[in-house]
Amino acid sequence: MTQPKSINLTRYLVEQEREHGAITPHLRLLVEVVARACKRISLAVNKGALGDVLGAAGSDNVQGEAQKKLDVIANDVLLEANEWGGHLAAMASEEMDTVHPVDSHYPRGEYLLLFDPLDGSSNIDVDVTIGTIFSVLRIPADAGEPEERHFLQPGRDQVAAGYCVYGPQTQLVLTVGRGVAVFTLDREQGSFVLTDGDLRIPPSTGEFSINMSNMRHWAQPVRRYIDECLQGKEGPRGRDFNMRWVGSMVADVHRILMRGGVFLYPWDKREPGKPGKLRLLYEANPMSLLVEQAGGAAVAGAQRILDIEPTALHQRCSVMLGSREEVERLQQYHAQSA
Ligand code: P6P
Repeated sequence: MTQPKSINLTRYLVEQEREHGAITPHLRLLVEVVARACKRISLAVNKGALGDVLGAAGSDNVQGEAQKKLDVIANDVLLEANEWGGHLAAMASEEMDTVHPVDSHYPRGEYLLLFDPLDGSSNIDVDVTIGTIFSVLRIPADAGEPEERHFLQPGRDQVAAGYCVYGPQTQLVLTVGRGVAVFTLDREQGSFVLTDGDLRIPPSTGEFSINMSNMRHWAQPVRRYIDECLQGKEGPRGRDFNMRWVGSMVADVHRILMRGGVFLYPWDKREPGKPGKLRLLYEANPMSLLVEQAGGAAVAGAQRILDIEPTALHQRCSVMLGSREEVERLQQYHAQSA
């Protein structure tokens, strides 16, 4: 049998369903619908100043952050795309205060979809890489009308997670619990083509990713880790380190998935009452599942992120993830200082 020149997303998902029983028909439909929505978002992002997509939307999100026009466009595209398929019970988004049950006009399915429709919004107007992050949970069987409490599940219970990164290429990175697959958008045929069927993060790295301007606010274990990296070959690590910070989690995490590294957005004393800046349910959890499925690790200080029991839809957490050896070192430094 001649091997196909390329496997697209649909064939990959059919094989995951048929050969591995890894997904259900509804989950296959969900991923395909989200991927199609990401293609539409990518087109809007690529329009830039040529379309009415840049600048502020004139509204704030639940985080009190000014929304960009593309935040709202991306959110609306994902809501519309997922409303009618019968695969979802409800959705939740960084851009919406409360959960969004699927309109009772349509059949409801067994899944919950959470997303940050356009992560890295501060980069939109300066043409720096941004992306869409999504997470999939099952709604409890006896749930009835979908409510916020149904979304409050630990990240280890996700049935799928992924992101679409809008950079020099548009790439979809996905896990359905059997490793990580990478698809690159072929705009000529209009489909995501499999370009890596089993992405693995290198266990060690010489590259860290953190916003250094916050250094004076960090807790001691993070200070220690970064100071040791900065001491380079002459210091306790015995090697030099490089640093990258895009300011868009999708871009930084994608680089780490592709070539290794460690990403940190830790707690700091600027807002001591908040555990961190990034959101647990639709940023940290999906990225942590992808990183672990690729052989890396993801912690909030000493605790595994995927074990955090959520108490609120938009709660935040400290994030340290990437190459396993570096994350385990950070986890150890936090455990020692506890
Ligand atoms: P800072 C984007 O706004 C975001 O939520 C993440 O994508 C990114 O990693 C982080 O904030 C950047 O935060 O404080 O460096 O601007």
